Amino acid sequence: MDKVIRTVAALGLPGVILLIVMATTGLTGAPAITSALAILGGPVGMLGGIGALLAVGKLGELLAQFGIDLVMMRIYEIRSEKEPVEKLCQEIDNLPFISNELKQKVKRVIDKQIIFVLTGRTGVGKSSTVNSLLDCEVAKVGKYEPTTNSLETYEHELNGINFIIVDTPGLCDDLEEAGNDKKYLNLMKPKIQKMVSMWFVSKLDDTRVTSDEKRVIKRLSKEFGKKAWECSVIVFTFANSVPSSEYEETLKIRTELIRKEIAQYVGEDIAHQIPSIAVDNRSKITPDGKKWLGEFFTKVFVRASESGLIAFAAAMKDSLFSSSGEARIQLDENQKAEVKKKINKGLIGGMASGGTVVGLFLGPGGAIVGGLLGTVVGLWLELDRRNA
Ligand SMILES: Nc1nc2c(ncn2[C@@H]2O[C@H](COP(=O)(O)OP(=O)(O)OP(=O)(O)O)[C@@H](O)[C@H]2O)c(=O)[nH]1
Ligand SMILES: [Mg+2]
Repeated sequence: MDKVIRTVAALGLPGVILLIVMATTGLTGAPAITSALAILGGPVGMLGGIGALLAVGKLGELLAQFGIDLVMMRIYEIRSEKEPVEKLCQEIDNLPFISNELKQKVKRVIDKQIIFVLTGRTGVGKSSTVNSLLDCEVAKVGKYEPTTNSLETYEHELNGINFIIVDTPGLCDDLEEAGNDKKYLNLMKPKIQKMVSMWFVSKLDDTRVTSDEKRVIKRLSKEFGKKAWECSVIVFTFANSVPSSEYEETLKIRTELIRKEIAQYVGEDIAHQIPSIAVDNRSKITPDGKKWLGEFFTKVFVRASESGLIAFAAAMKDSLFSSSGEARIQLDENQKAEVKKKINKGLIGGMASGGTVVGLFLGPGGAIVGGLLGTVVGLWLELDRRNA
């Protein structure tokens, strides 16, 4: 199937219009081409040639099998190998007859950048936690001195995906100067709009929500509303600093306290959906004896905004599955099911038959090779296989 899609992709915009015409009118063959040309207002040469006519027949089959969403996503993914992403995004915005939702979805496949926002006081282990998730020194870890004292961003490439980590300790320090917070919030604004995940990081062994934590919750909520918390996770670090006999209780109470603080500004509903997770960056296990990395990844992934989901999944694939030996991040059956559900939603918008459609992508006669889609579909199939 990839060969057919490549033929259509090579036609550029006219190929996409042809696809839309076929999907929305049900036309096929020469009438579909004529109709697409009428929309394009261009010369016959644009879609001329036997190639287009042949492609139209096959394209009809693909549309029937996979639906316009997946076919369109793959066409743009292929085009993004050669054409500038910005130009393609503009083109997508101007496409006729298709929903905004589909436009967003298609843009996600070609955007190979994801933003993580970290908030929390100095020294709580923000940098260490990012490093644990991505398994490398993305962000500098400091033992004594605050190592991050402005809005700092780190970039890190993993499997062709560019992670942008935005570190914001300045907002959470008691070194408040007049106007400082406002400065931070302005710097953060564009990042918040595009973030895939936000972590509110706090030490599990702290006994209360500190005044600067309260302040950051208030500022973020007032400035960005529920958007600030939509893809957030509460991350408790230093889990092993709490005795195992008190672990479950401490985690529960600390979570409730932070949610309560957030609820004041954005309501109970939103606050109570924010999951919490305890980690310890100096150990693979938490006081309950469980490995924490799989659960941490799952919670972050399930909460991640759909805008960066495909890129995030593609970047993590090698950590989740290894063809030889143990994967770095091990998921249990429940975690796999959750990750799978989220991928379905991101790829095909939660259609009931999602699994089947994704499965078909790599099924007999229809391999998608390469690209983010191919990687994510591969991941999906791996998750499925181990579930079987
Ligand atoms: N025991 C333990 N130590 C941790 C944990 N997370 C971080 N650390 C240590 O705490 C210190 C600070 O960690 P960082 O990751 O630099 O903290 P940060 O929040 O990024 O700090 P700033 O960038 O300065 O704001 C380092 O010495 C880490 O090794 C943890 O979960 N458990
Ligand atoms: Mg740091």
